Amino acid sequence: MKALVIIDMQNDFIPGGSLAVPGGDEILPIINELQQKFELVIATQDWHPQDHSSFAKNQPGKKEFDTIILHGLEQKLWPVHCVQNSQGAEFHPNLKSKKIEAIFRKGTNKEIDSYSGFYDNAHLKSTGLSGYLKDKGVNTLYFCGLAADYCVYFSIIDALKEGFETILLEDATKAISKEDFESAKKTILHAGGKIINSSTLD
Ligand code: VGL
Ligand code: ZN
Repeated sequence: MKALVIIDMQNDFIPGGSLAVPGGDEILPIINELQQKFELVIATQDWHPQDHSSFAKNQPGKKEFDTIILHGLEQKLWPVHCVQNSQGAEFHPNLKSKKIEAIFRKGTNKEIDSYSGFYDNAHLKSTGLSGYLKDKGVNTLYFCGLAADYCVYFSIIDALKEGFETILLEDATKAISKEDFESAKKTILHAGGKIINSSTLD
């Protein structure tokens, strides 16, 4: 069985939001259409406490988009985004949500960031997503959402490690950095993932 995984279609990642991905609004109608083609649709939500260590304002002397070492891991510092229960953390109002059966939240531990919908960046804690999908008999995952070079990419790499057949819907995602997305796509293909255009789905 196949499932559609919608990554982080939240206000803060869409133009007008604090960490807007260029063109993030353009994929909303594509994702809404796509949902009709899947029996199971799930979503993830970036869900940070105010004092999250990935926010530049919580790292004295550092600026947005600087990189630091946090508990031994490289960490890019972001503008404040997707704060729990804030408007920026809500799904975009134009995202259809009737078919979304479950929402997996990530980034709740202030000490560590979590790009993937499956695990935090140090792979210390699972969100339960892999077990949920396996319990439902899902073996093939189609990914869309934001951002292509961060949360979508890291979710795909973890999905492949978890043994799912994994497909990126390239026209239903947008990247923060075009160059980072180009190298992310190469890594996805090397790791055994597929990349297709959603118009080729039946
Ligand atoms: C994301 C940066 C920081 C994402 C989340 O959803 O791609 N990017 N937090
Ligand atoms: Zn985040």
